[in-house]
Amino acid sequence: MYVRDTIVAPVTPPGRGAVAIIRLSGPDAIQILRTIWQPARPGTLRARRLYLGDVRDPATGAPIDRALAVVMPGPRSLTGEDVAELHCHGGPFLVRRVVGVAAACGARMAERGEFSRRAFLNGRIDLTAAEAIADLIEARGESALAQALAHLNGALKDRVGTLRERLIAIAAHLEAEIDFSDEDIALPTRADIARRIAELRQDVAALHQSFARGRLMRNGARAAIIGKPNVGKSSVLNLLLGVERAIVTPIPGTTRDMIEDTIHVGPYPLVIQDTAGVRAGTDEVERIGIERTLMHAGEADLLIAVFDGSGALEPEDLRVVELCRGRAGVALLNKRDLPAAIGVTDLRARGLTMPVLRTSALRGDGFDTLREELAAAAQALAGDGRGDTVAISRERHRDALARALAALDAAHHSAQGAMPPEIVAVDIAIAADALAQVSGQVTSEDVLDAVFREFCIGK
Ligand SMILES: Nc1nc2c(ncn2[C@@H]2O[C@H](COP(=O)(O)OP(=O)(O)OP(=O)(O)O)[C@@H](O)[C@H]2O)c(=O)[nH]1
Ligand SMILES: [Mg+2]
Repeated sequence: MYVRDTIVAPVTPPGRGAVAIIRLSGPDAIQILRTIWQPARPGTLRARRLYLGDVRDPATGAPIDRALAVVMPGPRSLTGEDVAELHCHGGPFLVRRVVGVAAACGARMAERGEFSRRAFLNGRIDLTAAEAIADLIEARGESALAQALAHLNGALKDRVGTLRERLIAIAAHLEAEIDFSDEDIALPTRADIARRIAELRQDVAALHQSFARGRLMRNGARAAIIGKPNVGKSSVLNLLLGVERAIVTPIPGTTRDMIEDTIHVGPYPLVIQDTAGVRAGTDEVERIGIERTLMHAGEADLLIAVFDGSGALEPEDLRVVELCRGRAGVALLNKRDLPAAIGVTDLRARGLTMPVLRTSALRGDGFDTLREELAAAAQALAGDGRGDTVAISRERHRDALARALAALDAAHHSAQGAMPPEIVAVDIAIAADALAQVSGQVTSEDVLDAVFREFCIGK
């Protein structure tokens, strides 16, 4: 439950740094600040200005730090409440001490995401903006940053808001039909209503389908390097990363544990995973490694299938071809610096459909093309609408839109079937409610708990 008490927390990460910021929010925020901090020059504190002063323990008068302070009275503040901040020196002991004296004056330690939650509850931000703040902090690449910023600025809220307004307009026409059905005024025909519902459904479906693209922008794509032992998988990983991340030896079965790291090709981060070579496991550790390979291969968005071009195809290679069936990615005929024993046609004859590149992980040949292929494959995963930064990226959004779609289907069906307007109106209301859940106009404590749990303390 939301209690209007005063909360306190460090908003900068724990550890040593030049500055640590401690934030207070709530009815007593400013009074608590004035109790534990006195300005170097006495006088009133103007809003949103920094003042230099001293932090002291009010119980003993002992000095704690020399710090800057700022007050931001509500409702025009981050949380909508009175907010006060101390910009102290960034020492962990010091920070604990300052938070401790604030607590002794009646402030309560903030929970994860509690500042943002208050901002939401006080109408300062909607739920998509709150989520965007979390995404902004987590962003690992350009696309994630662009998406988070767009959503922070209300792009997703507006997109959903427009859809909802169109729904409400349809609902208004249905209401008119209910209220004035006996009177002789021009109302949209039932076919009209059905057509408008169908159009709206299409736009809601497009947003629902943007989930894959949104996830890609937020989390990047996963590419698993697979192949039989000793074909050069770890060498490929190291070359793509530009560092010797994985151990490379001439001994088949070198890699047992999955190793992953992120590269940037095109706008999306690409998490590359090196895996244990696929073969009939010789020992327990390797067997487990291979099981994991199969699991990671199954979960990856893209596969990089490596074959040794200097040797004949073996049953393990055919197993790899099998794993590639119907999957996106790229195949490598590696070790092209050695005399070729097989060519692209041999792989095609076994049913491999992915693009095939001839590479040498020893010399780096073909790797520029590989990066281009990977960028193109990641782009293709984004589907239609690439470049549009409005895309849903959370299951919460997807589920709400799915509920809206189901209700629109029902409404369309009723409208076409000449059902009474009341029946159509019920489903339209359900759809509008589902859309309102995206931005949090309609929400529950459980949903809020789930959203704000993602946040760190002090956010
Ligand atoms: N000549 C040549 N040797 C290569 C090439 N790529 C990798 N190798 C060598 O092949 C051996 C195996 O390379 P790795 O990268 O460890 O192969 P892997 O597929 O990860 O092997 P496992 O982890 O055992 O499954 C090493 O001796 C590499 O130096 C290549 O393009 N040309
Ligand atoms: Mg390896």
